[in-house]
Amino acid sequence: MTLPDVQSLVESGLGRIAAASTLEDLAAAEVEVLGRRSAVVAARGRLGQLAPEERKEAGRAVNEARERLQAAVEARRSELEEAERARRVAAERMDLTEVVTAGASTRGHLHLVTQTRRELEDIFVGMGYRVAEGPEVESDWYNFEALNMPPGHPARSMWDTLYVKLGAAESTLLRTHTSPVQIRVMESQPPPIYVVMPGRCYRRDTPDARHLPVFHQIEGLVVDRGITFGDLAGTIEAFTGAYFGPGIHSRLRPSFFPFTEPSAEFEVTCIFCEGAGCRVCSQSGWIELGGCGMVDPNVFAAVGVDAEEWQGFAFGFGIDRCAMMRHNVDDLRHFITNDIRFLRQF
Ligand code: 2NL
Repeated sequence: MTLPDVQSLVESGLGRIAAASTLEDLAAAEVEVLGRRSAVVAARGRLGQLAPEERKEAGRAVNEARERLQAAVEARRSELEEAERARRVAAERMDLTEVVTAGASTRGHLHLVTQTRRELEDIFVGMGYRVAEGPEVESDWYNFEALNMPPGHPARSMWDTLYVKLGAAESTLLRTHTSPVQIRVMESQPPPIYVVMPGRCYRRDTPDARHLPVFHQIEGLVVDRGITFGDLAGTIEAFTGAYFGPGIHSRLRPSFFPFTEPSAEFEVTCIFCEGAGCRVCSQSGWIELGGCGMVDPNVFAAVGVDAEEWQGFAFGFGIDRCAMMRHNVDDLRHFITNDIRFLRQF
C-alpha cells in the first residue's frame, strides 16, 4: 500500500460523502466509506503486510484518512440537518395572513343590528345630518324632565323604567330612549342642528317576539329657522324610500308624545304585501315604525333655545324593527340568542 493509494481513497470517499443529498443517503455513504467493508478498513487490515519501518507512517496516513472522512461525514450531516430543518419550518409555517384573509367565514362579520344601524346612519349622513352618541346610564333630568316630563308627570308611565341604585332614589336610570342625547346636543351647540342619535335603550319588559328589555333606537333632530311639519313629513318619506326601496312610502297619523306638539305616528307601506293588505299589517297595507312631531316649546325652554326664532322637528324609531322588516325576521329574540345559523344569514 502506497501513500498515493491512501490519498485516492480519501478523495473518492470525500466525493461520495459530498454527493449525499439526503440524511438517508449520507448514512449509506458513511457505511460505504467507513464501515467494515470500506476501503479504509481494508487498508488498515493490510498494514500488517508492510515492513515494520513502513508500517508506522502508513498507519498514521490511514488513521488520518479515517479521521478526515469521519469529519467530512459529520460536517455533511450537520449541513443536511440544517437544510432539512429549514425545509420543515418552511413547510409547517403557519401563514396567519392567509387565515385572516381566507374568507368571510373565518373572519366573522358585524351583527345584523349593527349593519342596520350603520346603514341608517349612512342614509341620514347623506341628507346632511351628523351622528351623535351619549351615555346609556342617564339622569332623570335628561331622560324625562328636560323632555317636558316633570317629576310625577303621568306621561312618565309610558315607559317602564329600569332605575340604577345610585344617588337619590329614582334619580339615575337606564335611558328609555335616545332623546337624552338630543338634549345634550342642544345644550352643547347652538342651532342650526341636523343630527341623528342611534343607540341602545332599556325598558322593563318581558321578552317576547316583539319586545326585549334592551333594544336599539335611532332618533333624529332638526332645529333651524322656518322648519315646518311639511319638512318633517318630507324627511320621513325620503328616509323610507332610501331604506326600504322606491315602492315603499310613509304616512303620518295624529298621536301624542310629551316632547312634541303636534305629534304623529309614522307608518310605512307594508313591505310584505306592498300595501295590498295581509296578515302582518292586519289588512291595512301599513306598518307602524315610529313617532315624530314638532319639538315642544317647553323642550326648547329647558335647553335655552329661543322658540320664537327656532323651530324643529324630531322623530324616533326602532333599529331592530327596521332590520326585522327588511330581512323578514319573525322574532326579536333571534338578535340576542347568538345562534350562529341565524347570524350567518346576514
Ligand atoms: C317613538 C317615538 C319620538 C322624539 C322621539 C324627541 C326628542 C327631543 C325633542 C322632541 Cl329632544 N322629540 N324625540 C319625538 C317624537 C317621537 O320617538 O316611537 N320612538 C320609537
